[in-house]
Amino acid sequence: MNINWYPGHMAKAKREIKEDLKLVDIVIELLDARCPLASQNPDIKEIIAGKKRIIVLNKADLAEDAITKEWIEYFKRQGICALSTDSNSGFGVDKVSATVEANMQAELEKNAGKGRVGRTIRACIIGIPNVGKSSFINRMAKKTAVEVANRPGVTKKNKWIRVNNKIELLDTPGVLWPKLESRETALYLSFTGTIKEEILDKIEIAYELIRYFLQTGREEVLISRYGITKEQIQQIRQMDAEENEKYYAIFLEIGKKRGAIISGGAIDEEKVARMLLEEFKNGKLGKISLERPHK
Ligand SMILES: Nc1nc2c(ncn2[C@@H]2O[C@H](COP(=O)(O)OP(=O)(O)O)[C@@H](O)[C@H]2O)c(=O)[nH]1
Ligand SMILES: [Mg+2]
Repeated sequence: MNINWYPGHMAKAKREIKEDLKLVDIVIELLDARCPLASQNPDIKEIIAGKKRIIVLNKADLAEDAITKEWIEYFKRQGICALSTDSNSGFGVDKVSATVEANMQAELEKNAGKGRVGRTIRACIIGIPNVGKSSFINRMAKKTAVEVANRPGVTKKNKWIRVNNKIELLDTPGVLWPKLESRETALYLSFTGTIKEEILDKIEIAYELIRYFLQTGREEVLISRYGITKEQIQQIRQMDAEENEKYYAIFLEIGKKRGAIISGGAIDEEKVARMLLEEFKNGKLGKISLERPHK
Protein backbone atom coordinates (compact mmCIF):
# COMPACT_ATOMS: atom_id res chain seq x y z
CA MET A 1 0.00 0.00 0.00
CA ASN A 2 1.39 3.33 -0.99
CA ILE A 3 -0.41 6.38 0.24
CA ASN A 4 0.40 9.87 -0.80
CA TRP A 5 -0.34 11.97 2.22
CA TYR A 6 -2.16 15.21 1.59
CA PRO A 7 -3.39 17.55 4.34
CA GLY A 8 -6.88 16.07 3.94
CA HIS A 9 -5.59 12.54 4.52
CA MET A 10 -3.62 13.64 7.53
CA ALA A 11 -6.60 15.41 9.08
CA LYS A 12 -8.77 12.33 8.54
CA ALA A 13 -6.15 9.98 9.99
CA LYS A 14 -5.74 12.22 13.02
CA ARG A 15 -9.51 12.43 13.55
CA GLU A 16 -9.92 8.66 13.34
CA ILE A 17 -7.07 7.97 15.73
CA LYS A 18 -8.38 10.49 18.23
CA GLU A 19 -11.71 8.63 18.14
CA ASP A 20 -9.91 5.34 18.79
CA LEU A 21 -7.94 6.87 21.63
CA LYS A 22 -11.17 7.66 23.46
CA LEU A 23 -11.83 3.92 23.64
CA VAL A 24 -8.47 2.77 24.97
CA ASP A 25 -6.48 2.95 28.19
CA ILE A 26 -3.07 2.78 26.57
CA VAL A 27 -1.50 3.28 23.15
CA ILE A 28 1.23 1.05 21.73
CA GLU A 29 3.24 3.16 19.31
CA LEU A 30 5.24 1.11 16.81
CA LEU A 31 8.50 2.52 15.48
CA ASP A 32 11.14 0.98 13.24
CA ALA A 33 14.05 -0.08 15.45
CA ARG A 34 16.47 0.88 12.67
CA CYS A 35 15.33 4.50 12.65
CA PRO A 36 13.04 5.31 15.59
CA LEU A 37 13.02 9.05 15.00
CA ALA A 38 12.57 8.98 11.24
CA SER A 39 9.76 6.43 11.59
CA GLN A 40 7.84 8.46 14.17
CA ASN A 41 4.85 10.53 13.15
CA PRO A 42 5.76 14.24 13.40
CA ASP A 43 2.62 15.19 15.38
CA ILE A 44 2.61 12.25 17.75
CA LYS A 45 2.77 14.28 20.99
CA GLU A 46 -0.26 16.33 20.09
CA ILE A 47 -2.18 13.28 18.85
CA ILE A 48 -1.50 11.21 21.98
CA ALA A 49 -2.31 14.19 24.19
CA GLY A 50 -1.53 12.76 27.60
CA LYS A 51 -2.80 9.23 26.91
CA LYS A 52 -0.63 6.49 28.43
CA ARG A 53 1.71 5.08 25.80
CA ILE A 54 4.50 2.62 25.37
CA ILE A 55 6.89 2.54 22.43
CA VAL A 56 7.68 -0.68 20.60
CA LEU A 57 10.81 -0.75 18.46
CA ASN A 58 9.73 -3.31 15.90
CA LYS A 59 11.89 -5.05 13.29
CA ALA A 60 14.58 -5.26 15.96
CA ASP A 61 15.84 -8.37 14.15
CA LEU A 62 17.08 -6.02 11.42
CA ALA A 63 18.71 -3.51 13.78
CA GLU A 64 21.95 -3.65 15.77
CA ASP A 65 21.15 -4.95 19.25
CA ALA A 66 23.52 -2.60 21.08
CA ILE A 67 22.01 0.44 19.33
CA THR A 68 18.46 -0.74 19.99
CA LYS A 69 19.44 -0.88 23.68
CA GLU A 70 20.68 2.71 23.43
CA TRP A 71 17.33 3.74 21.99
CA ILE A 72 15.45 2.05 24.81
CA GLU A 73 17.61 4.03 27.27
CA TYR A 74 17.01 7.19 25.24
CA PHE A 75 13.24 6.86 25.57
CA LYS A 76 13.55 5.89 29.22
CA ARG A 77 15.38 9.16 29.87
CA GLN A 78 12.32 10.90 28.46
CA GLY A 79 10.09 8.96 30.80
CA ILE A 80 8.72 6.71 28.07
CA CYS A 81 8.77 2.96 28.41
CA ALA A 82 10.18 1.29 25.28
CA LEU A 83 10.64 -2.34 24.27
CA SER A 84 11.89 -4.12 21.17
CA THR A 85 10.18 -6.80 19.10
CA ASP A 86 10.47 -8.93 16.00
CA SER A 87 6.90 -9.40 14.80
CA ASN A 88 7.94 -11.99 12.24
CA SER A 89 9.15 -14.46 14.87
CA GLY A 90 7.07 -12.98 17.68
CA PHE A 91 10.15 -12.31 19.79
CA GLY A 92 9.50 -9.74 22.53
CA VAL A 93 5.75 -9.53 21.97
CA ASP A 94 4.78 -11.28 25.23
CA LYS A 95 6.90 -8.80 27.11
CA VAL A 96 4.84 -6.00 25.56
CA SER A 97 1.65 -7.55 26.97
CA ALA A 98 3.29 -7.88 30.39
CA THR A 99 4.43 -4.24 30.24
CA VAL A 100 0.97 -3.02 29.26
CA GLU A 101 -0.39 -4.83 32.32
CA ALA A 102 2.30 -3.45 34.59
CA ASN A 103 1.70 0.09 33.32
CA MET A 104 -2.01 -0.18 33.96
CA GLN A 105 -1.73 -1.87 37.35
CA ALA A 106 -2.34 1.28 39.37
CA GLU A 107 -5.43 2.07 37.32
CA LEU A 108 -6.72 -1.45 37.72
CA GLU A 109 -6.30 -1.28 41.46
CA LYS A 110 -8.06 2.07 41.58
CA ASN A 111 -10.95 0.62 39.59
CA ALA A 112 -11.05 -2.42 41.82
CA GLY A 113 -11.33 -0.06 44.77
CA LYS A 114 -14.39 1.47 43.13
CA GLY A 115 -15.89 -1.94 42.72
CA ARG A 116 -15.02 -2.23 39.04
CA VAL A 117 -13.15 -5.47 39.38
CA GLY A 118 -12.24 -7.40 36.29
CA ARG A 119 -12.45 -4.59 33.77
CA THR A 120 -10.02 -5.39 30.96
CA ILE A 121 -7.27 -3.08 29.76
CA ARG A 122 -7.92 -1.78 26.25
CA ALA A 123 -5.06 -0.96 23.94
CA CYS A 124 -4.55 0.06 20.35
CA ILE A 125 -1.63 0.05 17.95
CA ILE A 126 -0.55 3.08 15.99
CA GLY A 127 2.30 3.81 13.60
CA ILE A 128 3.28 4.83 10.10
CA PRO A 129 2.74 2.48 7.14
CA ASN A 130 4.94 -0.61 6.84
CA VAL A 131 6.31 -0.45 10.38
CA GLY A 132 4.73 -3.84 11.13
CA LYS A 133 1.41 -2.98 12.78
CA SER A 134 -0.62 -5.83 11.24
CA SER A 135 2.15 -8.36 11.92
CA PHE A 136 2.41 -7.15 15.50
CA ILE A 137 -1.34 -7.38 16.10
CA ASN A 138 -1.38 -10.92 14.71
CA ARG A 139 1.47 -11.89 16.99
CA MET A 140 -0.02 -10.27 20.06
CA ALA A 141 -3.39 -11.86 19.35
CA LYS A 142 -1.86 -15.35 18.83
CA LYS A 143 -4.02 -18.32 17.93
CA THR A 144 -5.99 -18.13 21.11
CA ALA A 145 -7.42 -14.77 20.18
CA VAL A 146 -11.12 -14.55 19.77
CA GLU A 147 -12.90 -11.55 18.48
CA VAL A 148 -14.99 -9.80 21.05
CA ALA A 149 -18.30 -8.59 19.70
CA ASN A 150 -18.92 -4.93 19.04
CA ARG A 151 -19.65 -3.04 22.18
CA PRO A 152 -22.92 -1.26 22.65
CA GLY A 153 -22.56 2.47 22.47
CA VAL A 154 -19.65 2.25 20.09
CA THR A 155 -20.90 3.54 16.78
CA LYS A 156 -17.81 2.59 14.81
CA LYS A 157 -17.38 -0.98 13.71
CA ASN A 158 -14.55 -1.55 16.14
CA LYS A 159 -13.69 -5.11 16.91
CA TRP A 160 -11.73 -6.08 19.96
CA ILE A 161 -9.30 -8.94 20.10
CA ARG A 162 -8.79 -10.62 23.44
CA VAL A 163 -5.04 -11.01 24.05
CA ASN A 164 -5.37 -12.65 27.48
CA ASN A 165 -7.71 -12.34 30.44
CA LYS A 166 -6.50 -8.80 31.14
CA ILE A 167 -5.99 -7.17 27.73
CA GLU A 168 -8.13 -6.40 24.72
CA LEU A 169 -6.66 -4.96 21.55
CA LEU A 170 -8.40 -2.93 18.87
CA ASP A 171 -8.22 -5.09 15.76
CA THR A 172 -7.35 -2.32 13.31
CA PRO A 173 -4.31 -0.15 13.87
CA GLY A 174 -4.19 3.60 13.54
CA VAL A 175 -2.20 4.52 10.44
CA LEU A 176 -0.25 7.74 10.78
CA TRP A 177 1.62 9.69 8.13
CA PRO A 178 5.41 9.62 8.08
CA LYS A 179 7.78 12.52 8.48
CA LEU A 180 8.59 14.01 5.12
CA GLU A 181 10.46 17.07 6.22
CA SER A 182 14.15 16.41 5.70
CA ARG A 183 16.08 14.62 2.99
CA GLU A 184 17.81 12.47 5.61
CA THR A 185 14.50 11.24 7.01
CA ALA A 186 13.16 10.61 3.52
CA LEU A 187 16.28 8.58 2.75
CA TYR A 188 15.97 6.37 5.84
CA LEU A 189 12.30 5.76 5.11
CA SER A 190 13.25 4.95 1.52
CA PHE A 191 15.92 2.47 2.61
CA THR A 192 13.42 0.68 4.86
CA GLY A 193 10.81 0.64 2.11
CA THR A 194 8.29 2.93 3.80
CA ILE A 195 8.53 5.49 1.02
CA LYS A 196 8.50 3.83 -2.35
CA GLU A 197 9.85 5.98 -5.11
CA GLU A 198 7.56 8.82 -4.19
CA ILE A 199 10.38 11.23 -3.62
CA LEU A 200 13.47 9.54 -5.00
CA ASP A 201 13.74 6.93 -7.71
CA LYS A 202 15.08 3.48 -7.04
CA ILE A 203 18.50 4.07 -8.52
CA GLU A 204 18.96 7.21 -6.50
CA ILE A 205 17.88 5.44 -3.29
CA ALA A 206 20.32 2.58 -3.90
CA TYR A 207 23.11 5.01 -4.68
CA GLU A 208 22.34 6.88 -1.47
CA LEU A 209 22.42 3.61 0.47
CA ILE A 210 25.94 3.00 -0.78
CA ARG A 211 26.91 6.53 0.13
CA TYR A 212 25.42 5.94 3.58
CA PHE A 213 27.50 2.79 4.09
CA LEU A 214 30.70 4.48 3.04
CA GLN A 215 30.14 7.67 4.98
CA THR A 216 29.31 5.82 8.18
CA GLY A 217 32.32 3.52 7.98
CA ARG A 218 30.32 0.43 7.06
CA GLU A 219 32.04 -0.54 3.82
CA GLU A 220 32.50 -4.02 5.35
CA VAL A 221 28.85 -4.60 4.52
CA LEU A 222 29.58 -4.20 0.81
CA ILE A 223 32.84 -6.09 0.99
CA SER A 224 31.38 -9.18 2.64
CA ARG A 225 28.19 -9.31 0.62
CA TYR A 226 29.30 -8.30 -2.87
CA GLY A 227 32.90 -9.43 -3.06
CA ILE A 228 34.26 -5.96 -3.63
CA THR A 229 37.71 -5.77 -2.08
CA LYS A 230 39.05 -3.21 0.35
CA GLU A 231 41.68 -2.35 -2.24
CA GLN A 232 39.05 -1.66 -4.87
CA ILE A 233 37.21 0.67 -2.55
CA GLN A 234 40.51 2.32 -1.65
CA GLN A 235 41.33 2.78 -5.33
CA ILE A 236 37.96 4.30 -6.10
CA ARG A 237 38.28 6.60 -3.12
CA GLN A 238 41.62 7.87 -4.43
CA MET A 239 40.27 8.60 -7.90
CA ASP A 240 40.52 12.18 -9.05
CA ALA A 241 36.76 12.63 -9.16
CA GLU A 242 33.80 14.13 -7.35
CA GLU A 243 32.62 12.25 -4.24
CA ASN A 244 29.32 11.34 -5.87
CA GLU A 245 31.12 9.87 -8.89
CA LYS A 246 33.04 7.61 -6.53
CA TYR A 247 29.89 6.28 -4.88
CA TYR A 248 28.46 5.74 -8.33
CA ALA A 249 31.59 3.82 -9.36
CA ILE A 250 31.10 1.50 -6.39
CA PHE A 251 27.45 1.07 -7.33
CA LEU A 252 28.55 0.01 -10.84
CA GLU A 253 31.21 -2.31 -9.42
CA ILE A 254 28.56 -4.09 -7.37
CA GLY A 255 26.55 -4.52 -10.57
CA LYS A 256 29.56 -5.99 -12.30
CA LYS A 257 30.21 -8.45 -9.45
CA ARG A 258 26.59 -9.55 -9.62
CA GLY A 259 26.58 -9.86 -13.40
CA ALA A 260 23.85 -7.27 -13.82
CA ILE A 261 24.88 -6.44 -17.36
CA ILE A 262 22.70 -5.53 -20.33
CA SER A 263 23.53 -6.21 -23.96
CA GLY A 264 26.42 -4.04 -25.01
CA GLY A 265 28.14 -4.56 -21.68
CA ALA A 266 26.59 -1.70 -19.72
CA ILE A 267 25.49 -2.18 -16.12
CA ASP A 268 21.76 -2.70 -15.61
CA GLU A 269 21.31 0.07 -13.04
CA GLU A 270 17.65 -0.74 -12.38
CA LYS A 271 18.54 -4.31 -11.58
CA VAL A 272 21.44 -3.40 -9.28
CA ALA A 273 19.27 -0.90 -7.44
CA ARG A 274 16.40 -3.36 -7.02
CA MET A 275 18.76 -6.04 -5.72
CA LEU A 276 20.53 -3.75 -3.24
CA LEU A 277 17.30 -2.39 -1.78
CA GLU A 278 15.65 -5.83 -1.59
CA GLU A 279 18.69 -7.27 0.15
CA PHE A 280 18.88 -4.43 2.62
CA LYS A 281 15.15 -4.70 3.37
CA ASN A 282 15.39 -8.44 3.95
CA GLY A 283 18.36 -8.17 6.27
CA LYS A 284 20.74 -9.88 3.85
CA LEU A 285 23.29 -7.12 4.43
CA GLY A 286 23.18 -7.83 8.14
CA LYS A 287 21.67 -6.04 11.12
CA ILE A 288 21.99 -2.34 10.41
CA SER A 289 20.74 0.56 12.52
CA LEU A 290 20.37 3.75 10.50
CA GLU A 291 19.97 6.15 13.39
CA ARG A 292 21.56 6.19 16.82
CA PRO A 293 20.63 8.46 19.68
CA HIS A 294 22.73 11.53 20.40
CA LYS A 295 24.72 11.05 23.53
N1 LIG B 1 12.16 -8.49 9.62
C1 LIG B 1 10.98 -8.09 10.09
N2 LIG B 1 9.99 -7.81 9.24
C2 LIG B 1 8.81 -7.40 9.74
C3 LIG B 1 8.59 -7.25 11.14
N3 LIG B 1 7.32 -6.82 11.32
C4 LIG B 1 6.77 -6.72 10.09
N4 LIG B 1 7.66 -7.06 9.14
C5 LIG B 1 7.47 -7.03 7.66
O1 LIG B 1 7.25 -5.68 7.29
C6 LIG B 1 6.29 -5.60 6.25
C7 LIG B 1 5.14 -4.70 6.67
O2 LIG B 1 4.45 -5.33 7.75
P1 LIG B 1 2.92 -5.01 8.10
O3 LIG B 1 2.58 -5.76 9.33
O4 LIG B 1 2.05 -5.21 6.91
O5 LIG B 1 3.04 -3.43 8.41
P2 LIG B 1 1.87 -2.34 8.58
O6 LIG B 1 1.77 -1.62 7.28
O7 LIG B 1 2.38 -1.43 9.65
O8 LIG B 1 0.62 -3.07 8.98
C8 LIG B 1 5.88 -7.03 5.95
O9 LIG B 1 6.66 -7.49 4.88
C9 LIG B 1 6.23 -7.77 7.23
O10 LIG B 1 6.50 -9.13 7.02
C10 LIG B 1 9.68 -7.55 12.04
O11 LIG B 1 9.62 -7.41 13.26
N5 LIG B 1 10.85 -7.95 11.44
MG1 LIG C 1 -1.26 -3.19 8.01
